[in-house]
Amino acid sequence: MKLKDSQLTKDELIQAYRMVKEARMLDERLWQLNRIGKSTFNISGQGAEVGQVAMALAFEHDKDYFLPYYRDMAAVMVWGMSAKDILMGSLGKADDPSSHGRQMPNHYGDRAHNIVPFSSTVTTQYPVATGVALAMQIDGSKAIALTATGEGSTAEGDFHEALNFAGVQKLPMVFVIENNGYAISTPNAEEFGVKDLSVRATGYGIFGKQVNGRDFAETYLAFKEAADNARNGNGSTLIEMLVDRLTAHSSDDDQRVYRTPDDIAEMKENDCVMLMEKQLLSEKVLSEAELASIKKELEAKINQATEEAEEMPNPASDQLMTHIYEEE
Ligand SMILES: Cc1ncc(C[n+]2csc(CCOP(=O)(O)OP(=O)(O)O)c2C)c(N)n1
Ligand SMILES: [Mg+2]
Repeated sequence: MKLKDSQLTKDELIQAYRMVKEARMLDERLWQLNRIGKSTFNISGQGAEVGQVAMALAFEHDKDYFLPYYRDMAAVMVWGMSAKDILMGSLGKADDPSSHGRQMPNHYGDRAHNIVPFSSTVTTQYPVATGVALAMQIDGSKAIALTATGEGSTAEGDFHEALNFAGVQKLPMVFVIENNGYAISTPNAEEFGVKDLSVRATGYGIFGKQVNGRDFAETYLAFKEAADNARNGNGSTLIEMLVDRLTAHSSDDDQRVYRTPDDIAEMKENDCVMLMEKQLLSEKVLSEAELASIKKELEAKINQATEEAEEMPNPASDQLMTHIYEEE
């Protein structure tokens, strides 16, 4: 689809692109910080930024709740987290909004922005999200919950229990599966027996749809419809969003060991950020010069955020037991 088919204005499309590009460039910075030994770990959303920004833009961030998973950096930034927030998490700083430096990097959470912290145990966010949605349904607040996981993680019992509960209670929520083709080194063919994971929705009495996460407008419109349905009391939707994983699973593996050079090269030729830039040019939303100036501006922004985050204090040793459990 064309970007303009999203029905967003030119300014909104430019804003969406800036978020996509910032997430890509920030992730590149996180890899650098890991490789020079300043951060312990990184797990990337590179290849999913366009889908994640399109998804997150379909929600009301001051009202709706987001229960993300570790690759959702672009989406949590749309929801309200800043580059400095993300960097403080990766550097384990005391003011890291996700966990005050207690969690691994990329385990996003932010009370101020309705982002519920993520646990490393994959898919536990799905049943937690049903609880959040149930609370909002009881409140009659018209707010909705969005939660995300990877496709390999849908084999967990938590996935099925959450979808069943959402169907029974007609919960105001949207579930997303970010299908990037792999669960670490295990390819889709060894993960599940269906072609389209969104068909599982039917078995739980909720809506289901598969979208191409490299297509901004298609993804945005699908999430808008799902969010509208949830907000209007029509229940939940499961969206399978097809994305890429341009990097290794994390900073601790090398995907060249389990993927062919052709597979990696083909994926890079279809890099979603590059495709969006081509669309912005062909639809005359931005010129080459404007793209270059946005990149320059974001470089300066990320450099500044990095400097500021590095200067922030580490957690104090006498605070070891705080920010772990709810405190009075
Ligand atoms: C319950 C559980 N089992 C195993 C792991 C180890 N683990 C972390 S990520 C991951 C792969 C998940 O793959 P997928 O769901 O496709 O998400 P992706 O990383 O590809 O985005 C595994 C097995 C875990 N964190 N939790
Ligand atoms: Mg995967």
